[in-house]
Amino acid sequence: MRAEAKVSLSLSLSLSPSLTSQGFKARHPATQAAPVLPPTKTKPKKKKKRKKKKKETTMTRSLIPYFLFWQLILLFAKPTLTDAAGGRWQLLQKSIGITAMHMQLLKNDRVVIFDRTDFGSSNLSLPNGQCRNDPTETALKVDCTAHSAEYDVATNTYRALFVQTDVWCSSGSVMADGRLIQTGGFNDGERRVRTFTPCAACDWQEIENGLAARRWYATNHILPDGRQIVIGGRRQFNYEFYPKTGGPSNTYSLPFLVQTNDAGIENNLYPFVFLNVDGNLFVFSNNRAVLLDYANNKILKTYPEIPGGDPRCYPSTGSAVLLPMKNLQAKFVEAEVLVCGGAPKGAYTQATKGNFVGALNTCARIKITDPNPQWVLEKMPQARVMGDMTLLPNGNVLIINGAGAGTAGWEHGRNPVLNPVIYRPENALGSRFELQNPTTIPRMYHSTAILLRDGRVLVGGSNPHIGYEFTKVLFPTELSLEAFHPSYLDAQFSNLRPQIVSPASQSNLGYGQKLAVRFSVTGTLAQNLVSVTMVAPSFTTHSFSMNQRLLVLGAEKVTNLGKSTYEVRVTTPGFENLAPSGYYLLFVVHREIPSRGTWVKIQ
Ligand SMILES: [Cu+2]
Repeated sequence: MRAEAKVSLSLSLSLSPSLTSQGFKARHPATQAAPVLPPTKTKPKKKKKRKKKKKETTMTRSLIPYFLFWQLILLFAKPTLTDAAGGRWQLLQKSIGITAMHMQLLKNDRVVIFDRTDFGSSNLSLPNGQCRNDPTETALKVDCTAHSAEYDVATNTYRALFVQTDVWCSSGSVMADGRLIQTGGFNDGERRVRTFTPCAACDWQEIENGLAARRWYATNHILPDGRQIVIGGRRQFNYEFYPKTGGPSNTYSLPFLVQTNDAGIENNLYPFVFLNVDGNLFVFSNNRAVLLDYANNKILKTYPEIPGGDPRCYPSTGSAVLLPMKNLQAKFVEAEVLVCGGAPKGAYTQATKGNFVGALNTCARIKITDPNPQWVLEKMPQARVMGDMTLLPNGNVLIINGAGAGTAGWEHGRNPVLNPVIYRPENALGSRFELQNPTTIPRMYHSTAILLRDGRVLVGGSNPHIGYEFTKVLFPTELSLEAFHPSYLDAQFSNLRPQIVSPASQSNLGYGQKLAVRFSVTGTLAQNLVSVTMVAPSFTTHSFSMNQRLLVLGAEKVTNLGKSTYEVRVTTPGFENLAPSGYYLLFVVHREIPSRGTWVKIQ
């Protein structure tokens, strides 16, 4: 029996039936997908069928009914807004021509999206008959299609972007000036640095040998001094900075990435990196974490292993967030990290043999600023691997996308988890998870989710294949974009929803500055339930949102200015360790219902 069972006793957790009854056997792909979907008439019949099929282990037999099932679902699904309690789904684009493997929202409300140049042709042409002529490319030497696009949220339109080298499984982060700095990739792209400036007609600029080392599956984070750190990547047990620091090699050894490298499997890629309040970095890899003083290349603290010891990083991909940081004026600000999902030990090796082990159904939470930090396990309503965790403006965490079995990697995932879950960090242990309404589109390996300024969550991607595959596969390549509307966007709350009057968009804020935020609410305002939050938009790929950060500025005083207009006074974060300089989305939240965000720059 797995070690997790022991832990579950002390925390009154129980293993899901799927794990205990089926263990390491393959599961029918539809077992997870079906029970949550709207067409109820066909449900009972399907359930019976499914029970019988549970014993089937060959993929060939299970593929056909699975396909029919999805065809039916897609037929009945309206390509518009579907209304129900617990969030709604909206199909924004059936196809943007590429798959949203990496996404970043920029300060002009446009989202930079890209996948990889070695997929072969995409379904989006480069503009003006342009072609990429690259003799080192592994797929197409001459390629007239785009592998990056810019999505304009306001108009729901997109345009092709021209990326010159392979950006496959890369990383990035937005700098203080609002430019996206993207690093690494594969083949000719492995040492590239690419910059993208937010403007109406801007395109990628590339810097050859911008990186000191090859970076593939690395993690980036913005630093308090304005630089960016790039950590790890395949066969890279070190970190570096952008811009480069100089010195002999420009790379700094990080043995922790060797120690957490499972031979032949890895589980140490795309480490979960967060900037702690003391300016050091919390670096989580595999099943444990360290506190890294990157400036002096020193490990300051070793955190305990997550109970059970199961891996949470690529390819046993879970996800993680730095929970909302609050009481920012306190002498000691606390910081907590939440890691959710992943795959049990051995799951990757099993997946390569066609056995799809049930994913982990636990989250682990730790106060990283605690002198004696301990993980606390919590059970999710569903097991999930390759999920995304997105901080919502009201401080809740959306857990979305992913699979119920298998791991990351080509063809290694099964049982799409179609229901998102909202995690309420402020609720008591045992009452934090809230199941949301399902999508109809599986979002497996290489899918993404990011917060938009209007509070929706943009969802895209999913391509578990080595190329674009639209037919005769379990999970076709997804070129679509959807939006998940958390229930705070429901029309019934419109009279409670704040609307920000000031500060104006793109306003500059200082550190530790007194700020009066003006807003209007048409209904009755509960003055004690008003709060201001600030969110740093993330670079999201492979189930991890780099640089994602939410600061609760709270509310020092709320004043009624008349005519349904109010003023809430707050103090901005005191220093760069709490909020590195750059663009944030500022929200007024009233009774958990956020306003639309307004872009502010803290500097
Ligand atoms: Cu990948």
